Amino acid sequence: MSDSPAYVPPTVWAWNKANGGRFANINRPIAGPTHDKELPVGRHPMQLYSLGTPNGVKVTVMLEELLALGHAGAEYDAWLIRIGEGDQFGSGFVAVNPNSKIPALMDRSGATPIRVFESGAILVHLAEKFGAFLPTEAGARAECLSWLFWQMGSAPYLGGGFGHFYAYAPSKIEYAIDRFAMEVKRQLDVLDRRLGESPYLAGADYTIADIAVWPWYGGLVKGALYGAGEFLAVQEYTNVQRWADAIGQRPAVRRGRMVNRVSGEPSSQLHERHDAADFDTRTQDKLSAAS
Ligand SMILES: N[C@@H](CCC(=O)N[C@@H](CS)C(=O)NCC(=O)O)C(=O)O
Repeated sequence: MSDSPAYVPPTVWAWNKANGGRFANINRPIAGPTHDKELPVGRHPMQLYSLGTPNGVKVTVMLEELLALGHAGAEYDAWLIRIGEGDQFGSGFVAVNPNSKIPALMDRSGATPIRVFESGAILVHLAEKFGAFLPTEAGARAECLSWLFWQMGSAPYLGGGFGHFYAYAPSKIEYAIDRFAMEVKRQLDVLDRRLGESPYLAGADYTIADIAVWPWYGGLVKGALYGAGEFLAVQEYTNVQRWADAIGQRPAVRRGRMVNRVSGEPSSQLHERHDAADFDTRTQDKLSAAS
């Protein structure tokens, strides 16, 4: 292993803003709002405040899947939260998610608005509300929730661990990359073995477990995360590849991926979604052509 400069931690950690690397302007060791800013509210029952990252995409895919099933109550406004610019620290956003991370949902369908944060909680809330994508039979429900919570526990090793040290850290630290590459490959093997037994994670049916896991691990095996496809030899996970392709072809998934997306092909970016027609009329290529 290559040598790295010796670092001796001080007795008490102190915040050195210069050490924040790529995320120095938003990361900080304290919670709470940094500025006053109310959130906008649109006309639909569901108000989503988000960004088209893997965690955000889970919710827009779920809402699009529910709409595709005919659940009009899942109509939503998707507002853009630019986390690189610190929108997640506005007072209105913090009131919806005290953890200052996207996605955050306000369910305004009832007399009293309900806030929901953490993507897994949002998926369960919507699944229970509409009776979809969460099996009711005890065994299948347990399997679905087990894989859903597997994603919540596992993805931080992929994103915050592997992705951070492989793609974003100011220097390449062999120990850190090695540690997290090993864990991510173990996770991919867990998924590959499971998907060798059944078409979807919870069994025969597509559920919120797949909706949660696909944006992270489906993206990873398709080479869309951290430019790490070759490094992690993702083509070896053939069952995950088959599953990722099948989910990626779903029309609702294709739409959900576009919402709140701010990078990639302009035709794939729908910065805000307030109407089903927006997919045809308000993608960035169309807005640029019109202006
Ligand atoms: N466990 C959370 C993770 C959410 C999360 O990490 N969101 C990121 C974007 S993918 C974020 O908002 N980061 C902003 C920040 O850390 O300040 C969930 O599943 O909702």
